[in-house]
Amino acid sequence: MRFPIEERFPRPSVMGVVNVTPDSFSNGGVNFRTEDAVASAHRMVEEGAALVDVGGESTRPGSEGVSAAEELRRIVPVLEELGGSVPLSIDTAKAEVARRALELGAELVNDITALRGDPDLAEVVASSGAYLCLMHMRGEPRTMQDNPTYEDVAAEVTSFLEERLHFAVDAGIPVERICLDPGFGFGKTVEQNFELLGRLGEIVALGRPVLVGLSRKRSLGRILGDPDATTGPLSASLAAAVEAYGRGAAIFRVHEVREHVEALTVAAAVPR
Ligand code: HH2
Repeated sequence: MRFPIEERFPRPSVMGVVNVTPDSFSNGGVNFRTEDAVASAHRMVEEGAALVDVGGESTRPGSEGVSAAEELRRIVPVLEELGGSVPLSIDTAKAEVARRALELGAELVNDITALRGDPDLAEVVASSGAYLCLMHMRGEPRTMQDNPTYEDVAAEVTSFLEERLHFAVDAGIPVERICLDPGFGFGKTVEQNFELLGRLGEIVALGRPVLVGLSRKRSLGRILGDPDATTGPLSASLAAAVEAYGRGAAIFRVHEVREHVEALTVAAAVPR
Protein backbone atom coordinates (compact mmCIF):
# COMPACT_ATOMS: atom_id res chain seq x y z
CA MET A 1 0.00 0.00 0.00
CA ARG A 2 1.58 3.26 -1.13
CA PHE A 3 1.33 6.64 0.57
CA PRO A 4 -0.78 9.33 -1.09
CA ILE A 5 1.39 11.16 -3.60
CA GLU A 6 1.37 14.33 -1.51
CA GLU A 7 2.98 12.43 1.37
CA ARG A 8 5.48 10.58 -0.80
CA PHE A 9 6.51 13.81 -2.57
CA PRO A 10 5.75 16.69 -0.20
CA ARG A 11 5.72 20.23 -1.50
CA PRO A 12 8.22 21.29 -2.83
CA SER A 13 9.74 18.13 -4.31
CA VAL A 14 12.20 18.21 -7.19
CA MET A 15 12.07 15.68 -10.04
CA GLY A 16 15.34 15.51 -11.98
CA VAL A 17 15.16 14.97 -15.78
CA VAL A 18 17.25 12.26 -17.43
CA ASN A 19 16.50 12.13 -21.14
CA VAL A 20 18.02 9.01 -22.68
CA THR A 21 17.62 10.55 -26.11
CA PRO A 22 19.86 11.96 -28.84
CA ASP A 23 17.53 14.88 -29.59
CA SER A 24 15.82 16.41 -26.53
CA PHE A 25 15.24 20.15 -26.88
CA SER A 26 16.85 20.87 -23.55
CA ASN A 27 19.93 18.70 -23.34
CA GLY A 28 19.88 16.43 -26.39
CA GLY A 29 22.44 13.68 -26.22
CA VAL A 30 24.10 14.38 -22.86
CA ASN A 31 22.51 11.32 -21.24
CA PHE A 32 22.10 9.14 -24.31
CA ARG A 33 24.80 6.71 -23.18
CA THR A 34 23.70 4.42 -20.34
CA GLU A 35 26.66 5.27 -18.11
CA ASP A 36 26.04 9.01 -18.49
CA ALA A 37 22.34 8.62 -17.69
CA VAL A 38 23.11 6.50 -14.62
CA ALA A 39 25.72 8.95 -13.35
CA SER A 40 23.34 11.89 -13.86
CA ALA A 41 20.58 10.13 -11.94
CA HIS A 42 22.85 9.41 -8.98
CA ARG A 43 24.15 12.97 -8.98
CA MET A 44 20.61 14.38 -9.04
CA VAL A 45 19.63 12.37 -5.97
CA GLU A 46 22.77 13.55 -4.16
CA GLU A 47 21.75 17.10 -5.06
CA GLY A 48 18.34 16.63 -3.46
CA ALA A 49 16.03 15.26 -6.14
CA ALA A 50 13.06 13.38 -4.66
CA LEU A 51 12.86 11.32 -7.84
CA VAL A 52 14.40 11.04 -11.30
CA ASP A 53 12.27 11.07 -14.46
CA VAL A 54 13.76 8.81 -17.13
CA GLY A 55 12.54 9.21 -20.70
CA GLY A 56 13.45 7.55 -23.98
CA GLU A 57 11.51 9.74 -26.40
CA SER A 58 11.88 13.45 -27.08
CA THR A 59 8.65 15.44 -27.06
CA ARG A 60 10.21 18.67 -28.30
CA PRO A 61 8.07 20.70 -30.71
CA GLY A 62 8.19 19.09 -34.15
CA SER A 63 9.50 15.69 -33.04
CA GLU A 64 8.19 12.50 -34.64
CA GLY A 65 8.29 9.99 -31.79
CA VAL A 66 10.00 6.60 -31.59
CA SER A 67 8.76 3.00 -31.40
CA ALA A 68 8.22 1.15 -28.13
CA ALA A 69 11.13 -1.14 -29.04
CA GLU A 70 13.46 1.82 -29.44
CA GLU A 71 12.22 3.47 -26.25
CA LEU A 72 12.82 0.20 -24.35
CA ARG A 73 16.26 -0.18 -25.89
CA ARG A 74 17.18 3.23 -24.51
CA ILE A 75 15.70 3.10 -21.03
CA VAL A 76 15.91 -0.54 -19.90
CA PRO A 77 19.71 -0.62 -19.39
CA VAL A 78 19.48 2.61 -17.40
CA LEU A 79 16.67 1.34 -15.18
CA GLU A 80 18.42 -2.02 -14.72
CA GLU A 81 21.46 -0.19 -13.38
CA LEU A 82 19.45 2.18 -11.20
CA GLY A 83 16.67 -0.13 -10.00
CA GLY A 84 16.23 0.17 -6.26
CA SER A 85 19.02 2.70 -5.72
CA VAL A 86 17.19 5.77 -7.03
CA PRO A 87 13.48 6.75 -6.86
CA LEU A 88 12.31 6.69 -10.45
CA SER A 89 9.55 7.87 -12.70
CA ILE A 90 9.13 6.87 -16.33
CA ASP A 91 8.29 9.52 -18.92
CA THR A 92 6.28 7.54 -21.45
CA ALA A 93 2.86 7.31 -23.06
CA LYS A 94 3.28 3.64 -23.98
CA ALA A 95 1.84 0.83 -21.86
CA GLU A 96 4.56 -1.62 -22.83
CA VAL A 97 7.32 0.79 -21.79
CA ALA A 98 5.55 1.72 -18.55
CA ARG A 99 5.01 -1.95 -17.65
CA ARG A 100 8.69 -2.78 -18.04
CA ALA A 101 9.80 0.34 -16.19
CA LEU A 102 7.49 -0.45 -13.27
CA GLU A 103 8.89 -4.00 -13.14
CA LEU A 104 12.33 -2.43 -12.94
CA GLY A 105 11.38 -0.26 -9.98
CA ALA A 106 9.79 2.93 -11.32
CA GLU A 107 7.05 4.23 -9.02
CA LEU A 108 5.48 7.00 -11.11
CA VAL A 109 4.26 7.04 -14.72
CA ASN A 110 4.59 10.48 -16.29
CA ASP A 111 2.25 10.47 -19.28
CA ILE A 112 2.24 13.64 -21.38
CA THR A 113 -0.89 12.40 -23.17
CA ALA A 114 -2.91 12.07 -19.93
CA LEU A 115 -3.98 8.49 -20.82
CA ARG A 116 -5.04 9.42 -24.35
CA GLY A 117 -2.03 7.95 -26.16
CA ASP A 118 -2.29 4.23 -25.41
CA PRO A 119 -5.57 2.57 -24.40
CA ASP A 120 -3.70 0.00 -22.30
CA LEU A 121 -1.78 2.41 -20.10
CA ALA A 122 -4.53 3.06 -17.54
CA GLU A 123 -4.77 -0.65 -16.73
CA VAL A 124 -0.99 -0.92 -16.34
CA VAL A 125 -1.00 1.96 -13.85
CA ALA A 126 -4.13 0.75 -12.02
CA SER A 127 -2.90 -2.82 -11.55
CA SER A 128 0.62 -1.83 -10.48
CA GLY A 129 -0.28 0.69 -7.80
CA ALA A 130 2.01 3.27 -9.42
CA TYR A 131 1.67 7.01 -9.12
CA LEU A 132 0.55 8.87 -12.24
CA CYS A 133 1.06 12.34 -13.70
CA LEU A 134 -1.61 13.54 -16.12
CA MET A 135 -0.40 16.39 -18.35
CA HIS A 136 -2.25 18.77 -20.65
CA MET A 137 -1.12 18.91 -24.27
CA ARG A 138 -2.88 20.50 -27.24
CA GLY A 139 -2.34 18.31 -30.32
CA GLU A 140 0.80 16.18 -30.49
CA PRO A 141 4.50 17.14 -30.38
CA ARG A 142 4.82 17.11 -34.18
CA THR A 143 2.17 19.80 -34.63
CA MET A 144 1.45 21.30 -31.22
CA GLN A 145 3.10 24.69 -31.81
CA ASP A 146 1.17 25.35 -35.05
CA ASN A 147 -0.78 28.38 -33.89
CA PRO A 148 -2.49 27.05 -30.74
CA THR A 149 -5.63 29.01 -29.89
CA TYR A 150 -7.77 29.04 -26.76
CA GLU A 151 -10.68 31.19 -25.64
CA ASP A 152 -9.36 31.01 -22.08
CA VAL A 153 -6.22 28.94 -21.73
CA ALA A 154 -6.30 28.51 -17.94
CA ALA A 155 -9.98 27.56 -17.85
CA GLU A 156 -9.58 25.09 -20.73
CA VAL A 157 -6.48 23.43 -19.30
CA THR A 158 -8.15 23.17 -15.89
CA SER A 159 -11.30 21.56 -17.26
CA PHE A 160 -9.24 19.18 -19.41
CA LEU A 161 -7.26 18.04 -16.35
CA GLU A 162 -10.44 17.63 -14.33
CA GLU A 163 -11.90 15.43 -17.07
CA ARG A 164 -8.72 13.32 -17.33
CA LEU A 165 -8.66 12.95 -13.55
CA HIS A 166 -12.20 11.52 -13.63
CA PHE A 167 -11.21 9.25 -16.50
CA ALA A 168 -8.21 7.90 -14.57
CA VAL A 169 -10.24 7.34 -11.40
CA ASP A 170 -12.97 5.58 -13.40
CA ALA A 171 -10.24 3.34 -14.82
CA GLY A 172 -9.39 2.20 -11.30
CA ILE A 173 -6.47 4.47 -10.40
CA PRO A 174 -6.97 5.85 -6.86
CA VAL A 175 -7.24 9.64 -6.84
CA GLU A 176 -4.60 9.96 -4.11
CA ARG A 177 -2.00 8.52 -6.48
CA ILE A 178 -2.53 11.14 -9.17
CA CYS A 179 -0.92 14.53 -9.83
CA LEU A 180 -1.74 17.06 -12.56
CA ASP A 181 0.45 19.12 -14.88
CA PRO A 182 -0.59 22.07 -17.10
CA GLY A 183 2.04 21.06 -19.67
CA PHE A 184 3.99 24.27 -20.17
CA GLY A 185 5.10 24.54 -23.79
CA PHE A 186 2.87 21.75 -25.08
CA GLY A 187 0.66 23.54 -27.59
CA LYS A 188 0.88 27.00 -25.99
CA THR A 189 2.32 30.35 -27.03
CA VAL A 190 4.60 32.39 -24.78
CA GLU A 191 1.65 34.51 -23.67
CA GLN A 192 -0.50 31.45 -22.99
CA ASN A 193 2.26 29.83 -20.92
CA PHE A 194 2.60 32.93 -18.76
CA GLU A 195 -1.16 33.31 -18.39
CA LEU A 196 -1.28 29.69 -17.24
CA LEU A 197 1.54 30.23 -14.75
CA GLY A 198 -0.20 33.27 -13.33
CA ARG A 199 -3.44 31.33 -12.90
CA LEU A 200 -1.89 28.08 -11.70
CA GLY A 201 -4.03 28.38 -8.57
CA GLU A 202 -7.07 27.39 -10.63
CA ILE A 203 -5.48 24.00 -11.32
CA VAL A 204 -4.28 23.66 -7.72
CA ALA A 205 -7.92 24.20 -6.70
CA LEU A 206 -8.80 20.85 -8.31
CA GLY A 207 -7.32 19.41 -5.12
CA ARG A 208 -4.51 17.29 -6.54
CA PRO A 209 -0.77 18.05 -6.31
CA VAL A 210 0.42 20.04 -9.33
CA LEU A 211 3.63 19.15 -11.14
CA VAL A 212 5.25 21.80 -13.33
CA GLY A 213 7.86 21.48 -16.06
CA LEU A 214 9.14 24.99 -16.71
CA SER A 215 12.85 24.20 -16.69
CA ARG A 216 14.63 25.47 -19.82
CA LYS A 217 11.36 25.86 -21.71
CA ARG A 218 11.60 28.06 -24.81
CA SER A 219 9.06 30.59 -23.53
CA LEU A 220 11.65 31.62 -20.95
CA GLY A 221 14.25 32.33 -23.61
CA ARG A 222 11.68 34.19 -25.69
CA ILE A 223 10.47 36.42 -22.84
CA LEU A 224 14.13 37.41 -22.41
CA GLY A 225 14.08 38.87 -25.89
CA ASP A 226 15.20 36.16 -28.33
CA PRO A 227 12.19 35.45 -30.59
CA ASP A 228 13.84 32.30 -31.96
CA ALA A 229 14.96 30.81 -28.61
CA THR A 230 14.48 27.04 -28.34
CA THR A 231 15.47 26.90 -24.66
CA GLY A 232 15.59 29.19 -21.62
CA PRO A 233 18.43 29.73 -19.15
CA LEU A 234 18.75 28.45 -15.58
CA SER A 235 18.13 31.91 -14.08
CA ALA A 236 14.76 32.15 -15.82
CA SER A 237 13.89 28.55 -14.93
CA LEU A 238 14.47 29.30 -11.24
CA ALA A 239 12.31 32.43 -11.34
CA ALA A 240 9.51 30.48 -13.02
CA ALA A 241 9.77 27.64 -10.48
CA VAL A 242 9.59 30.04 -7.54
CA GLU A 243 6.55 31.77 -9.08
CA ALA A 244 4.89 28.38 -9.55
CA TYR A 245 5.70 27.41 -5.98
CA GLY A 246 4.06 30.62 -4.74
CA ARG A 247 0.90 29.63 -6.60
CA GLY A 248 0.80 26.16 -5.07
CA ALA A 249 2.86 23.88 -7.34
CA ALA A 250 4.15 20.79 -5.53
CA ILE A 251 6.56 18.90 -7.81
CA PHE A 252 9.12 20.55 -10.08
CA ARG A 253 10.49 18.73 -13.14
CA VAL A 254 13.94 20.26 -13.67
CA HIS A 255 17.29 19.77 -15.36
CA GLU A 256 19.49 21.55 -12.78
CA VAL A 257 18.56 19.92 -9.49
CA ARG A 258 20.85 21.60 -6.96
CA GLU A 259 19.91 25.12 -7.96
CA HIS A 260 16.19 24.36 -7.91
CA VAL A 261 16.39 22.65 -4.52
CA GLU A 262 18.17 25.71 -3.14
CA ALA A 263 15.77 28.22 -4.68
CA LEU A 264 12.69 26.28 -3.58
CA THR A 265 14.07 25.78 -0.06
CA VAL A 266 14.31 29.56 0.26
CA ALA A 267 10.84 30.05 -1.21
CA ALA A 268 9.41 27.47 1.19
CA ALA A 269 11.02 29.20 4.19
CA VAL A 270 8.94 32.33 3.63
CA PRO A 271 5.83 32.25 5.85
CA ARG A 272 2.63 32.59 3.80
N1 HH2 B 1 8.23 18.47 -20.44
C1 HH2 B 1 8.99 17.70 -21.24
C2 HH2 B 1 8.91 16.29 -21.17
N2 HH2 B 1 8.10 15.68 -20.28
N3 HH2 B 1 6.53 15.82 -18.53
C3 HH2 B 1 5.75 16.55 -17.72
N4 HH2 B 1 4.94 15.95 -16.83
N5 HH2 B 1 5.76 17.93 -17.77
C4 HH2 B 1 6.56 18.62 -18.65
O1 HH2 B 1 6.50 19.86 -18.68
C5 HH2 B 1 7.39 17.85 -19.54
C6 HH2 B 1 7.35 16.43 -19.45
C7 HH2 B 1 9.92 18.34 -22.20
O2 HH2 B 1 11.17 18.58 -21.64
P1 HH2 B 1 12.46 17.64 -21.82
O3 HH2 B 1 12.23 16.29 -21.25
O4 HH2 B 1 13.62 18.37 -21.26
O5 HH2 B 1 12.67 17.54 -23.39
P2 HH2 B 1 12.31 16.43 -24.46
O6 HH2 B 1 10.85 16.13 -24.39
O7 HH2 B 1 12.71 17.09 -25.76
O8 HH2 B 1 13.12 15.20 -24.15
